[in-house]
This record gives sequence, structure tokens and C-alpha cells, in this order.
Amino acid sequence: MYDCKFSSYSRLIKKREEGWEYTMEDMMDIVRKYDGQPVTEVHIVGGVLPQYDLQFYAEFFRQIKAHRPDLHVKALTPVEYHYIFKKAKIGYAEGMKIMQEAGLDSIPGGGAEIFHPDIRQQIAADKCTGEQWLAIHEEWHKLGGRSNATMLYGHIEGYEHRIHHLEELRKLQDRTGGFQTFIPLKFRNQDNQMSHLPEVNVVEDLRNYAISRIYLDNFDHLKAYWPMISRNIAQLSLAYGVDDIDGTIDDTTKIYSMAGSEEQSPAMSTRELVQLIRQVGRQPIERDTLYHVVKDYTNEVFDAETTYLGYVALPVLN
Ligand code: V47
Repeated sequence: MYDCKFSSYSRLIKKREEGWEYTMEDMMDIVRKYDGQPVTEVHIVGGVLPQYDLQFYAEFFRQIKAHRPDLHVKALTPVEYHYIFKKAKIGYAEGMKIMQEAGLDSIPGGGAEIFHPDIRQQIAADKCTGEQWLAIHEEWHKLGGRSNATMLYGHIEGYEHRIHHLEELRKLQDRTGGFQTFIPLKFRNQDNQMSHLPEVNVVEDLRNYAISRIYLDNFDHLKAYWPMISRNIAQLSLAYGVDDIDGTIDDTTKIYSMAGSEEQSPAMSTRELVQLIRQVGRQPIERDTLYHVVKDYTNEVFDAETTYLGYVALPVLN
């Protein structure tokens, strides 16, 4: 495993017993746990481990698709792809094609952190470079694939580094149009190697959403990931350019609960999510991963006795 300065859940190989190391069977058990439930997407967060190679991930995607063909596989980031393609001695275009044929449906936004080398060197030196991150997304877009983009902000970067990051994303989006949503990720400082840094305040968070919305006018969506920022701030962000607060979620990775988020067991019912959106006068629309409308909840009447489970995503379409 690479060293990660800001992650509260990553562990080096020498401390592997403190981390997560799942076998293919363990991971398939997690997928099977949701059989019969209205789950639309599995978001697979990886990690760089020598035993997880190209064949391993391709086989994993194939097994998920064989088990549940309609489940959208949103998996891994350029950090893992760069590593496994290099080990397999193949280029990005060939590698992404193999992943697509194995069942990969889209790439999540992770691993972007801050592209500018002055900052990336200090917080994510082991990870692929900003150029490599962008190049892998570009190859994926050329294959017709869609992906998301993130930016980890509020640590040692300056505003100029954030703007550089947005500019790089904007330029790639102008070339390919393959990004769906931009997700600013606020640095949380609990139990990681950057815990000495204070977290930025909520005004900064909201300003960052507003600037991102204006700068990335070629992105269709701006997402506030509520398990990271808390459900109340996510609700507020809907007045600052955000149109997507993600879904009901079941954060088995604990990326944010371990990093100090207010949300300790991130899962909301559909009813809670709908209420959150309605309270601020917005329209709750369930979407799938590719932003097709699944259901309009504007006039939905919820029965207090009913338990609403599921991993639906409810963006607000303005
Ligand atoms: O790349 C890790 C971030 C990312 C911390 O595509 C942290 O829909 C804040 O990308 N404080 C992975 N952030 C998660 C990710 C993501 C999440 C939700 C939805 C989507 C999507 C993508 O989490 C990493 C890193 O930037 N992260 N540690 C931390 N302490």
C-alpha cells in the first residue's frame, strides 16, 4: 500500500493487520449482502496492493456482472489503474479497454487530490501525477465512458492551486465531455498524518462550491457528498450551486467517519433524504449513476410505517 498523508484509513503493508484486505470472496459477499434490495450502484474503493493486479480486478468485475448484471460498477481510481497497468506493461488505452470489457461502468472521482505538483509532492507523493490522473480519465472518455472528478481542498494548498486544478478539469472536459459531476472534498483532520492542520470553516466550504459551480460551467453537476460534509451543510450547499447530494449510502469503507466527519454511520433513508431536499424548497429527483431520472419524489407521500431502504441518489434538478 502506498503511503497516504491525509487518509485516516490507509495502512502501509507492514501494518496490514490494522487495515482492510479483502479476498475476492469477501468482496463478493459484500455485493451478495444486498441481493433483493433496490441497490443501483456499487462504488469500489481500491488501494495499492501488489497481489491485486489487472487480472484480479477484471475477474472481480466479471463476477459482479455475472451475479447481478444491472448493478452499476463504479470502481477504482487512476491511482490503482496506473499501478496495475504499469505492472501489466500495457498502456492506459489498452488497460481501460480491458476494464470496460470486464464490466467497469464508470470511474469515481477519487485520487485527484490537488493536481499541482508543488502540493501533490507534499501530500500524495506516491500516487500517480496529476497529468497521469487526467490522461487515464481521457482514455476512458474516449471509450465512451463517464467519470467523476474530485478536489481535496482545505489543507496546505492555496487558492492558486485550486484554480489550477479546476482549469485542468475544465480543459479536459472541453475536449471530451466525459465528466458528469465535480465533487469538492473537504479535508477532514482526524487520525491522519496531517492532523496538525486545522479544517476550513463552513463559509469557505460554501464559497468553494459557488466558485466551482461558476468555473466549471461545462460540468452538468456539482455534488456535495453528505457523509463527508454532514447532512446539514449538504442541505445548505443547495443554495450555493450544488444540485446533487448523493444517495442514501452505506459507507462500508468508513473513509469519512474515520477522518472526523460528523456522520459516524453514514446511511439515510430515502424519506430523510427527500425531506432534507424539500425543506429548502428543492425538488427531490432520484437518479441513477449516469443521471437518468429514476423517480420524481416531489409529490411522494411517505407512510410513517414503511422502511425505505436503498442506495438511491436524489439530486435536485433546478
Ligand atoms: O481521493 C481521503 C478523499 C477520496 C480524506 O465519484 C479525504 O461519486 C477528506 O473520491 N478528508 C476518495 N477527504 C473518495 C472519492 C469519492 C467519494 C464519494 C463519491 C465519489 C464519486 C468519489 O477521498 C480520496 C481523497 O481525496 N479523502 N481522506 C480526508 N481525511
